[in-house]
Amino acid sequence: QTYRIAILGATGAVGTEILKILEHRNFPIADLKLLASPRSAGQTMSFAGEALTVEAVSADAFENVDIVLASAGGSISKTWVESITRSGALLVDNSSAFRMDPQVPLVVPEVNPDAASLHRGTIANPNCTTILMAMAVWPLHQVQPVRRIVVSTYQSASGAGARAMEELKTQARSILDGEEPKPEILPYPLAFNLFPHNSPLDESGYCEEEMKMVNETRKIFGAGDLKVTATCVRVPVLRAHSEAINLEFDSPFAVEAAREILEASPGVKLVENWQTNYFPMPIDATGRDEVLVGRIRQDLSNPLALDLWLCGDQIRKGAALNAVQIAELLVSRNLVKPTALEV
Ligand code: A2P
Ligand code: 11C
Repeated sequence: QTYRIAILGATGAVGTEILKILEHRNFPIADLKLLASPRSAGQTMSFAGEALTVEAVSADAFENVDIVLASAGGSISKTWVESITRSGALLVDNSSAFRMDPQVPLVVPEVNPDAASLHRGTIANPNCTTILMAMAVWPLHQVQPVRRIVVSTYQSASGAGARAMEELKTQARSILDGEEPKPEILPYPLAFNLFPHNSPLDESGYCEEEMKMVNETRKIFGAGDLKVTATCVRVPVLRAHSEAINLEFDSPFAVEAAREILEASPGVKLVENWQTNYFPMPIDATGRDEVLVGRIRQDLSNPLALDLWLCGDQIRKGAALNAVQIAELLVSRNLVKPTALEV
């Protein structure tokens, strides 16, 4: 069986990667529609040797579509969800618009694939930082429950979109040329700098990105009382996010056991050379499907805790790849049409 696919936000950092991944993984496609803003209408993008023309999204663009992979941002997903649902298409949404909706499964296929079966027409792809952390923490949590997670992120420009990646390059050039950087997409200069994530702050002092890590991880793990605290920072890296994670368990977790478990976990690659101090780096994670994990060590301040470090391609596993894997999961379980919907 083949499926009619639409990519909403096809010209963006994530949309472009979705296109590549669909081709690379040989997704069973009957028809492929590329949707973006009117700015991009008429532009062509290549898929499997064919030039496809980008269309401006409209209410009837979703007719005769089975699966919409959306990555144009939350407000765009909210604008079009009704048209998508009305046309009978399934929405795999990469934005934060529906993630915490109790009727919308939030899925990392390696972690909670079964949640997908409860969809009512929309499945949410978690935030990139959440996906990467879940990939490393879930396999350990299966063996021994994690009690508390303390995470600090080092997030690349790609998380703010294709134009932020361009801005980082331009800024670096202008600084080297002795010019004053003029941020337009990002709120502050990022080249040769970093800044705490600029998503809206709540009254407790956490920003939205940090609270996504808290709430989404709880939902994906099915662990409403899991303690998570996060500090999210944007760093001058183009497209892979890094995270320093401290995990406290119910009882001591041997480093060697953690290493063996992660080594055997699908989608995770252990990268550790203690002789050369070679551990995961964003440039090595870029363009790769696996989350690179290393520096697994005993927390010397807490016998119940381990520290680890990871890097993952924000655009691939952090977004596009996870979304395509969700679509593959639905196809393989024959769940493209909702089963939980009461008709
Ligand atoms: P466009 O290229 O036409 O602006 P990124 O996350 O890399 O910034 O990409 C955002 C994606 O969302 C792009 O494909 C962009 O298309 C798309 N997009 C932005 N605004 C709209 C809109 N109003 N309607 C449809 N797609 C949009
Ligand atoms: C970032 N994680 O790096 C964000 C971008 O909820 O999907 C994606 C925000 C989201 O800034």
